This record gives sequence, structure tokens and C-alpha cells, in this order.
Amino acid sequence: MLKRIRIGALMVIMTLSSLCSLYAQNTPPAPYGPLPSENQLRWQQTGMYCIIHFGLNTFTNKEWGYGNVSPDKFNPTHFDPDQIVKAAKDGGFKGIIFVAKHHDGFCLWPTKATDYNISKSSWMGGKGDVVKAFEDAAHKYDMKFGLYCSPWDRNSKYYGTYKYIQIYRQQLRELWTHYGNLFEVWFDGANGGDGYYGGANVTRTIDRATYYGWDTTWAMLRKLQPGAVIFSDVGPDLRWVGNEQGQAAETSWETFTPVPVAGQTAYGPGYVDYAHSPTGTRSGKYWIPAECDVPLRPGWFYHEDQNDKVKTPEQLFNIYLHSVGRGAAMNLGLAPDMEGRLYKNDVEALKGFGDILRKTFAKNLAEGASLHASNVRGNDFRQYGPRHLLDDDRYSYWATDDSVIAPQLVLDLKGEKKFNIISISENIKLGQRVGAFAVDAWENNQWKQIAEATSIGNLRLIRLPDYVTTNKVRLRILKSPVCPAISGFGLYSEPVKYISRNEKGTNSINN
Ligand code: FUL
Repeated sequence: MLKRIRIGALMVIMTLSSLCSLYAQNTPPAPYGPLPSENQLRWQQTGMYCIIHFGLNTFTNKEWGYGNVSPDKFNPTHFDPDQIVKAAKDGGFKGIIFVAKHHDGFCLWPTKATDYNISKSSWMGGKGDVVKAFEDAAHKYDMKFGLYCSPWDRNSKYYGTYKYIQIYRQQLRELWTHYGNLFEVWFDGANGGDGYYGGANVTRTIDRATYYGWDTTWAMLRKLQPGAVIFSDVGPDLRWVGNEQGQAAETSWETFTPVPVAGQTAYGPGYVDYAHSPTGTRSGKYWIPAECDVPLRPGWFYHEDQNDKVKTPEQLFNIYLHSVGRGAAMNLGLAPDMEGRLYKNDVEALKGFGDILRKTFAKNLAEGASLHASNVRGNDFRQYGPRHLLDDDRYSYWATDDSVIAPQLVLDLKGEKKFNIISISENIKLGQRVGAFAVDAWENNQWKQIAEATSIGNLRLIRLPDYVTTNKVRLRILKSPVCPAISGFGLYSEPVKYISRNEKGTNSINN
């Protein structure tokens, strides 16, 4: 009798424990490391946008105005924000950030905080508001809108004192109150130096660690623009990638632990050790992905002698692969000319770039493939099966049991497919998990490795050194501290005509 009870109890325990283990594998994987906020997720989906520099410098042929030029100099003859924003849209961009005030201190909206503003210009009889004009154009073309107002102000006689911080905050308050919902607010690290400063014509240095009181300003921003991400050298939402070539590092983590410059204890915009900015930090303390800014021309502002130095569509596509394709965002600088329009070469370059994007990503050649994973979490194919790699849901994903951290997935392409770009993404709502992966193609009755890379994050695009034709592809996760959660996989073919030719006349792909 006692024996029977014991056996019965044992069976109950066994059933319970197998139920438990089944349950355990059917619960979603635990998130790994810091996670993106809702704003960051939205930004990550935006992916590419343009920053527009248009102000007094446009008319004085300068990159950094000294702060002493008369507002009357601002006099575009055919200002056409629609033409500018539409050109960005044709380039595939999804938003614009307008530079409302650059280092020269000239405000492109009728601010009450300083006289050095557009209302003091005779343009439009002092009734112009360039910020508003760009906001309206963005709205019209269904583009997101963001703003940059330079902390450094070479015009203000108060720069360097607390009074300037009050003025600066007043400017920000106006911008964050009257120009709609901003998707991003931009801050840069160029702080202090020589300037006009109300006629003082001196050099002013500030303590970058304390002068601006960023915590207070950013708290104000969170209140006035709760949907905006904050960009600066160190975040808190997006980090500067550390160069103005638009290049994230080959390994670029979405997480980042900012480190102070040697010999300092604090970090902030303008005083951080930039060595880590292009790569970020594996399993870093914060989710602070990189934004890669790069001007379409050599300079950020318009200069006539750069009209023939506009980047080509192919160069822009390269930048795209090295920014968006490395889990970061691409922020391309546009420079309207003295008429107040984009020069024709710029418009053509944008259109050409947009065409490459549209043609290359028109069709995912992995679509319709049958998928065979070495493991599916809790055998729950509906929830965690590999079919989620090819569906339209950005966040549905293939996951494995917790114990399986190096799984493989074979895609039977149902016939030969020719491609030169591989795309893969993680469900970043569960953090950045994978540390390395490889892709193989089935060639001559065996697997041949065609790609190997490290970070994935929001998106990883790999452009192969040559086109590959195959009917089977294999993804191998090589390194992951926890079970992977992969949400997308794609194979794409870049139209041959866009691939630059080397001297011998054969096609070569610039990686
Ligand atoms: C930098 C500035 O100094 C440049 O003039 C430009 O505005 C660029 C986008 O940011 O920090």
C-alpha cells in the first residue's frame, strides 16, 4: 500500500515537473541587458533622416559663423522648403531635423529670447519663420520633424554666464512648445571658443561638465516633448558615432557605457572618450544606439565651390550599409543654397540613392523558403518558430530553449536565388543578444561559409564581395550568452548597374 502511494506521488511529481519544464520553455525568453525605450524603438524604425543647415552661413560661405553678421544677410530669393523635404523623401528618408540656431547664434524663428533672429531681417518684412516653414513641409510630406539648437552661441554677449543658460533654455522652450511633436532633439559637443559675443571679440571657454546643466534641460525636454529621443555625444537616448563620415564600426553595439576623457571624472556632450563611440560597448550599461551623421557635400552649409562634390548615390548606399546596416541610424546633412532650394546635383543624388534602396530591397529572395531550425523553444512553432523571420511583424521572432545558445537554421529557397546582401535582425525588445553569427550557402553539395559577423541588434546588412547563387542557405549563431531571438532574415540583390566598376571593367563591390 505504502509502496503504491509512493509510486503515485512520484508519478504526480514527474508529471508536474514535465509540465513545469514545458511551461518554462513556453514562456518568452528573459530579456538580456538594457532594453530600448518606446521612443528608441520608434526611432530605430525611422532609421534614416536628414539634418538641414540653412542660415546666415549659407549667405556668407562659412561653416561656423562668428556671430557678427547682420540678419539682413539672410535673404533667400526662392525659398522652397517643399522642394527640399520632397527631395529627402525621394531619397528614402523618413524625417528631417532642422538647425534652428547654429553656433553663430542666429535664430531662424522669431524668438523672444534674443534680437539676433529672423524677425530682424528684412526678408519677408521680418515676418518669416523658417522653423515653421520646415515643420509644415515635413507635415505635408509625412516626414518626422526634429530640431537642433546649438548650445554654443558666438553672438550672445552673455555666453559663459548663467544668464545665457536662461536665454538658451527660453529658446529651447519656445522650440519645444510651438513646433509640434518632435521625434528627435539634437545636441552637439562643439562648445566654447572665440566669437563676437556682443562685440567683445574674445575667446570664451566653459566648463563642459557643469556649465549647461544638461540634467535640468533634459528634464524640461522630457516634459515638453515626451516622444522625442535625445541625441548627443553620450545619449541619453542616442550617441554620436564619433565621426562625421556616417560610419558605425563593423562591430557596433546598441548598448554603450560612456567613459570620461582620461583624467576627468564626468562625461557629457563634448567631453567623453570618443574611442568607444563607433563600437559602443558589448553588454554596456545603457541602451544608447549610434546615429551616424554625414553631410551630402563636404560641408554642412552650402558652398558654391562644392557643387560638383556632392556624394554619389553609390557612396550614399555604402554609408547606408555602414550605418543603418550596422544597427545605427543615418543622418544625412542637406545644405540648401542661397535661393533657398537644394541644388540640382543634390536632388539627383538623393533620387539616385532612393532608387538603389527601392530596387535593392524590393524583394526578399528568402520569401517562400521552407525553414528548418535545429531547435524551437518548447517546440512551440506557432509562437517561436522560424517562420517569424519572414513575416511582416517586426518583433515576432524565432527563439530556442534557454539551453540552446548556438542553434542553426536552414532555409530551403525552393530553387536557385542570386543575391549579394544578407539582412538579419533581432527582436531588440528582448535586448541585444547575439554576439556572432555566420551564413553558409549550399555549393557543390556542401556548405560553404559566405559571411561571418558579430553584432546584429536592430538590423545587420552584409554586402558580400560577390553575388552568390544557391538554393539553400544556413544561418549559424556562433556566440550568444543567452538563447537568441531572431526576428528577421533577408536575401537581396543589388542591381548590377549600381555596383562600381574597377579599372579592369569587371564588377567589384566596394565594401
Ligand atoms: C557639429 C557642428 O559643429 C557642425 O557645424 C554641424 O552642425 C554638425 C552637424 O555638428 O557639431
